[in-house]
Amino acid sequence: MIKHWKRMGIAAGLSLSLVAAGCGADEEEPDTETDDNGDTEEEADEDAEADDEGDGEAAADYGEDVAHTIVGIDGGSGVVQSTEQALEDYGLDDWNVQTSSDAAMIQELENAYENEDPVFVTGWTPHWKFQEFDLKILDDPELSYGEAESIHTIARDGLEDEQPEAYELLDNFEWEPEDMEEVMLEVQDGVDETEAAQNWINENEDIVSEWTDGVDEVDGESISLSYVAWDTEIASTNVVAQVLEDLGYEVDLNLVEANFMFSSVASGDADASVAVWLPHTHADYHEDYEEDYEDLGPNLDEGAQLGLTVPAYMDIESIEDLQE
Ligand code: PBE
Repeated sequence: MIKHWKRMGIAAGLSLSLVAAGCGADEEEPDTETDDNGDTEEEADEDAEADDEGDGEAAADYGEDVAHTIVGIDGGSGVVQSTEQALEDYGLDDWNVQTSSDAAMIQELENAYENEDPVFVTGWTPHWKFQEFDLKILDDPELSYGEAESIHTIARDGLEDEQPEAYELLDNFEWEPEDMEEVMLEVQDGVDETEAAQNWINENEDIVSEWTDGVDEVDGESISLSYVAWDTEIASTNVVAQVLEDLGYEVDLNLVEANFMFSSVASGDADASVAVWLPHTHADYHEDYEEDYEDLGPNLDEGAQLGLTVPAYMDIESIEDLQE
């Protein structure tokens, strides 16, 4: 049985109960009909918007509409730190980032989305929100959010010698953004995290057998994985936990705040984490602790990205547009 312990902060399952707005990206249909001016419908919409607001005014209006507030997640997350950096880099002095949690941020996004209200959130991919909502990541010419990210696995010093089977499995664990999204979407649809992980494993035996190839089974040894209640990491951590269970481990899932994810593996209180985003997102934490744990390299290679995220119906393309 997977044990959950040290539940710090918000409940991981909170986002499960959310019902996604029924107007996802896949419902958008290409418009090819033209109106009296010979514009396509889309161009006509743009004309109408330009008439309403005048060029360049929309972004400034959005600032007032949202009280110059970006809806963030936990303050320890890299994406909130990057957003604070963006406010500095783009000189957006009157803006601020409101911290909450992944689940609470999604709720605010959903509320705004239902009414087609403007909203700014701290986004990242892979994430099911891009499948459920039609969203865009704003251009970031200053690279406040970094470029393509990879997600790494870290292990405590000594794991390789003391628990070589688990170490090997962790070292072999590697998948694609689409895999992670599959698990995330199922969890979002209300399937229990453990079950969603097991479903993915059942459907991807070929991938899993590459991870477990040559790894011996054990008899009830304990192993603990640290993670944060971000939807991405709930997905990956549960999948790895299930595979370890199938190898005979008793897995403790150690749900913590961001800094403890690093310090617990560095101190040896936890055995590993599969949730380290590099080179940008967790650069500071990694720099502080990397001497005291082992970086096993990417488990998701370059398929990840952070960014200031808005619904596609908003008339804004770049963070620069927020400069008044
Ligand atoms: N995230 C998900 C994390 C890393 C994984 C993007 C929210 C963060 O910003 O720290």
